[in-house]
Amino acid sequence: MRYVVGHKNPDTDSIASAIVLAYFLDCYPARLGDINPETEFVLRKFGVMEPELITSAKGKEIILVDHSEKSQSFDDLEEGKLIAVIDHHKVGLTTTEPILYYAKPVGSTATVIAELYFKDAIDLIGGKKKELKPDLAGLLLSAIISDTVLFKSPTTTELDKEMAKKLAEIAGISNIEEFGMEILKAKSVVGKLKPEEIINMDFKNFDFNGKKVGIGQVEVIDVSEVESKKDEIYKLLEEKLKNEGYDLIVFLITDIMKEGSEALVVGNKEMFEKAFNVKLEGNSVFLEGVMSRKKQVVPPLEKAYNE
Ligand SMILES: [Mn+2]
Repeated sequence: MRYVVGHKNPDTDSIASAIVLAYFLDCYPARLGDINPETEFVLRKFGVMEPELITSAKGKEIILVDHSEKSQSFDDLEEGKLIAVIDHHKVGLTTTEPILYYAKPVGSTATVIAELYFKDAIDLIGGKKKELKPDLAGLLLSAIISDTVLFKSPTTTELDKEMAKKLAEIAGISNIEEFGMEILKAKSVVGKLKPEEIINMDFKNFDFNGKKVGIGQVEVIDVSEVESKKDEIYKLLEEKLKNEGYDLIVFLITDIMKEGSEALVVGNKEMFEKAFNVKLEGNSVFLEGVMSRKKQVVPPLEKAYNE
């Protein structure tokens, strides 16, 4: 059996890309974890079922979307047969056999898939030429909006905006801004979540020069939603660091309106300060203009670890 699957702690891009790519490749979409409230909202809005939860790659053919880091994938990835990666992140794995690898430095994996579709090139990645239905176009549009934080993130490219427009037409969404705010607000149910749920909503593991580093992120329109939970979040991060062998954990509370992130830092604080050339005020610091983990947080940290 062949599965298309995104990363652990799946976000809307991972889920939407898996569903749409599986449709074109005639195989099964899957997920490696629980659906977050934003994705739940999007799936309900377009009437699409959530993909099957799978936990092992054993005996399966695997197509990865939206990541290529081993630490973000199946624990037993090597037990399966990896046949392709479709992504928009840095290359994070090596393989022993040739695979199909297609990635582009754009705002979302959904953008990559949409471009292939609109250029009538989906067959280049092994897909069948089929029509993109309104519900699936809506999923891809939502994924672009989510990953680019409604085109505010510095990861946003012209291609993201262009694809969003075309997808909105098919999906029958006349006002992208308005629809985008709806999605971002759905993400903002964080106010109702428990601290551990907030931490796990979007948490990714990295291996920097042999050290385990965790970077979590929560995006809010209204910071007061998490303000009262910050102390508890910090305590849980300290426990996580100890229990799961991290060298460093950074948790970003991204303020969409202020266009910056407060970073809560646990563990190797010197490394964090070196990477960002900042001084922590206690356990945290506000990073002006920092909204993208991928583009603005991972690269300086990785660089600092490698120096
Ligand atoms: Mn993505």
